[in-house]
Amino acid sequence: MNINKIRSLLDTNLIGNEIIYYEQTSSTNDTLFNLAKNSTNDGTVVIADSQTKGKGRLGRSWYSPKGKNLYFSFLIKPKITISQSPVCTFLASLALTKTILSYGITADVKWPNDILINKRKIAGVLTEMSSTNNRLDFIIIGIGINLNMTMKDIQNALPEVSKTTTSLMRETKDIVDREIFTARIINDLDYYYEILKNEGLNSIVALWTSKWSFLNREVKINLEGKILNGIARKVDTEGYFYIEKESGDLEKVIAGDMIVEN
Ligand code: BT5
Repeated sequence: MNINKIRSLLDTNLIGNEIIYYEQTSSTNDTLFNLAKNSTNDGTVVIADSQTKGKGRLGRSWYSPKGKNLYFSFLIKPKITISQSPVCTFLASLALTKTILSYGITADVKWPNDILINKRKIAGVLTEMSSTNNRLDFIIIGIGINLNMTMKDIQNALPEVSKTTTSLMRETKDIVDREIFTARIINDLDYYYEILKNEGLNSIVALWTSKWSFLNREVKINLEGKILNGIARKVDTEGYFYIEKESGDLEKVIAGDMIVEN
């Protein structure tokens, strides 16, 4: 990727002030985490053309072939508590929906970390943090988005989820310029980071909720194999999801996967 082209298209206060590029790395989250141990500036971005150990949540992997998609991570030091760090996933999801909208496509956010187009996953976010003595040092947010994978690529690499996976090229029917997409998403991340700094977590949660088409709808959540049915009622400033059960009680969920039926 041409990083100078990306730099020339940036219009940000913080995110992307420093960009480090690798043709290949294990995982941009891990690479940035290691760099951050020896001090890394707020807003630093690590981009890789391919990853050998791209990570999803809960020990899952993220398929990261070269020359096709976008895999990157960025570091921020927001003034929030450890327990509020999951809200950074919402911030990244908001930026993704804004960037995707610039291609004329409305994307959906799915709790906790997916971006969907017509019920198919196009991107995922992985937020990790470092803390000392119960204080947050920094947060690393990793984003993987399928840009130019063809349906054939998806079927070959991800057969078990190919019916629920998509790429931006599949949706727009056009090859996506990866540098332009990357600059737009960094600009949009910076935009929402300013909102977090100036208005606080409640604004991010409210904006995320406004994009959440599952709100007040019947949903199914997989909690380590146990299926919970109910109505999606809200998310809070610690990233918890509240599902209203048949009994009328609200159950608070932190880690799980919402099941989307096509
Ligand atoms: C995620 O996990 O969706 C978070 C993915 C974050 C990846 C980025 S890439 C840059 C940065 N560096 C990293 O190492 N990670 C981050 P999760 O919700 O657990 O979803 C993972 C599941 O999505 C997998 O089990 C597959 O079913 C599916 N999956 C894997 N690769 C995919 C891909 N390329 N596109 C769509 N789905 C994929």
